[in-house]
Amino acid sequence: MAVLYLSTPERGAVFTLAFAEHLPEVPFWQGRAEDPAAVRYLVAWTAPEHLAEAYPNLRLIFSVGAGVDQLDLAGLPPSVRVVRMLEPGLADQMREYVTLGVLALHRDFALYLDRQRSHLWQAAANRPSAERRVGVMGLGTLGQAALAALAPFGFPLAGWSRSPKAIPGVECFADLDAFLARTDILVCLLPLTPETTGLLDAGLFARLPEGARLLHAGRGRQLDHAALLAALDSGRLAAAMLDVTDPEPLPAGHPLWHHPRVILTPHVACQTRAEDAAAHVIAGVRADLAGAPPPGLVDRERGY
Ligand code: NDP
Ligand code: OXD
Repeated sequence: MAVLYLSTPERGAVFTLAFAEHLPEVPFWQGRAEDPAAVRYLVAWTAPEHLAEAYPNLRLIFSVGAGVDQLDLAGLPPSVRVVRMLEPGLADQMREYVTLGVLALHRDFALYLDRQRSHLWQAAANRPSAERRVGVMGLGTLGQAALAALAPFGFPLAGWSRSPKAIPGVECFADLDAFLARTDILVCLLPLTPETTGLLDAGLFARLPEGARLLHAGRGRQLDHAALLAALDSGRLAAAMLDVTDPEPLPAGHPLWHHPRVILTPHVACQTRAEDAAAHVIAGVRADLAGAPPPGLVDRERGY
């Protein structure tokens, strides 16, 4: 029984050391399986083709990212389960990114960057945080971490998820319309599934208050980019900050590159730290060997 690692070599070197130190009884192969039939665990971003034939005894795929939408969950052999990346650094970084983005949108940062480029020294009116309602779509590991980070600023906070939640200091919604109607800064931290693909569209923007703002750090395919541009140009949305787009990067000349009320970051909200990622995979292999579910096990039916 062995682990096959098929991701970046630099991180692989860290994994090799971690496995040698903490799980020496399980062979760890980087890049190529010495014995494909012995591969029980795969660490990768995407699954290789013809998985069932290549690794007939595979049990678990560990995604090197928190998202698992890059894997064709429905097409995997039924005996193979998927584990998403759950390492504490991801939530720490998302706390920072969402705080940065919400404050930037709250304090009109895109507007002032644009005015600086035009050498225009001109103020807009500040609005108190108590009058700027923030709503987070997705109340999982990252959504809840982001909301906790926002708590000290005094924004009225809300969240929306599939299943009901009770989070102190956060108004939790299952009804999307009611959630959108009270949201001035919308933060998207949803996984990409068939239900969330294209969710951020003109119809959704129309249900937000006029002049609302969007912070998107989920997945690019959740956003209708043309609808966003139309909403910004009509004033329905006042500004947007995007960490994810479709495609990534955007093509040269795409209007989002230079829109005056858009801030773009190149999918950097979170970056997995190799040491912590290796510890998460080792914990998952240990759990599986002990007959327990590994932390971060994905529900294949649900898609996340
Ligand atoms: P989790 O699985 O912990 O949480 C997902 C949340 O989304 C849950 O609250 C879930 O609801 C909710 N949800 C899923 N589908 C729906 C739906 N159809 N309607 C309403 N709510 C829904 O995921 P994480 O918090 O760990 O990560 C979220 C996503 O963030 C990742 O999948 C990835 O796409 C993105 N990400 C982006 C990064 C970046 O750098 N930009 C970095 C890491 C992740 P419920 O609680 O009811 O299950
Ligand atoms: C992830 C990401 O899914 O970086 O980890 O987006």
